[in-house]
Amino acid sequence: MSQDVPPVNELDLSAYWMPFTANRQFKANPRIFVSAEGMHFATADGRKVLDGTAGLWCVNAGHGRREIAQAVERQLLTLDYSPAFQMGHPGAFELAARIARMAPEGLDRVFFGNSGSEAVDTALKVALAYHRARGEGQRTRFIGRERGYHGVGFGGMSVGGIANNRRTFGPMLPAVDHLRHTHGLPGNAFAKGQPPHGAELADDLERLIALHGADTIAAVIVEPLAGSTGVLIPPHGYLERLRAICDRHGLLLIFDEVITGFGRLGAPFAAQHFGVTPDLITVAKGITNGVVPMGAAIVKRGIHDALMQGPEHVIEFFHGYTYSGHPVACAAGLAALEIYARESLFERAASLAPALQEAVHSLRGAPHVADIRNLGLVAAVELEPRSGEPGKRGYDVFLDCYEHGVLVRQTGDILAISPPLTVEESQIHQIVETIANAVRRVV
Ligand code: PXG
Repeated sequence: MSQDVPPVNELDLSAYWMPFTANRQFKANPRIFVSAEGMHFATADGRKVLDGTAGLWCVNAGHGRREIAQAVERQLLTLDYSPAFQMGHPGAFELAARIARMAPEGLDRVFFGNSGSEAVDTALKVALAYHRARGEGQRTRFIGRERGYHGVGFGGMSVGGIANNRRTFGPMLPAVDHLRHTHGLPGNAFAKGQPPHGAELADDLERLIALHGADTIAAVIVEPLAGSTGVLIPPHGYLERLRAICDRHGLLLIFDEVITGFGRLGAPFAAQHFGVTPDLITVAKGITNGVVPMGAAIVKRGIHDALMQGPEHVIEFFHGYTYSGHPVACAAGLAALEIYARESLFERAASLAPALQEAVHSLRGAPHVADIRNLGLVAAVELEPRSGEPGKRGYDVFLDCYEHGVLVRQTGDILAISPPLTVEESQIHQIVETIANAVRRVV
């Protein structure tokens, strides 16, 4: 740690208002990481904690990657910042080109921001601008989905469907509706991979189109696999059906791949894993291995080209951030993509998926386990809530795992597992055994 920071036991914890954290509880009993290497964090009290969550679904190549650190240092000493508007630097063009090569056929224009939330706002704005450029400016409505998470900007929050993230913050975007989520259908519990039932829930979109009129709707946004809400895996045929309905009615389909992008399902993007091609993809997190903030909207060329109109000296799309395509983020991104390719980490994720599936489903029958689901290198264990205390059992199990050296992610009574793609099979077993012991210890 830098010499400017006092030892952990002398830190004043009061000024830092922590995001998505129970601040008072945390500060009474803080959990502080001081370093990370490979698959492990180290805590202030000198314990090693196995990273079962790739940080927050972002550190796909594991921690402490020298190549990324060196690329960042080189970049800082060469060109630390370059104005994002009306000026360029090589790294942004190169990173965009490489992302375009990895993306599904046809999606080869990349707009950079700094987070998933900004990527989502960018994608929504591209959708509005595109329809307007084509003379369909009345298409201003968005369709999201219940339990969807698209970040915390007003756009992403509006199309998102997690009640706690919405209820405090007023009316939001005026013209948004939501599909039902696909979770909890009879016959789907304990499904391995994609659950069998529920493709017909995509027909909700037809219902909303009938209600609002297709010509008022700009785009549909979904996570192909919903992560943050507790790992909801799309039923067989569901995404294909959404795609077909969007095509029938001229709606753009946005896949929010902030979690699934960069290998989580064993392919560069979930779109490729599922064989369903959206019109836009939003990414963040793994784009830089999580080490420098960055997000992006990847856009079909035809959508981009529709906006390249008007006098050539006039800005075509009035949108962007001071740090769009930041040189340091681009350097980190290029180094991260290099590692993903050199170490074949996406293929590694695919080859480890069966081991994760087998390990996690061994928890079936353990105390309070209500459902288990998995796809690629992501899995979830859903616990029965304690009566009158939703989320408390999940939190207690999360804490027990942490105290026994494994970091999992807890959302209510759901535990999510999404390790770096560098995870060893033995570490998958350690994660699952730690959860098994925790659910037995925690009543
Ligand atoms: N879309 C999706 C699908 C996400 O998962 C965002 C957008 C927003 O990204 P930013 O970079 O603005 O946070 C996300 C973020 C979790 C968890 O484990 C998930 C996210 C962030 C923090 C925690 O629940 N996803």
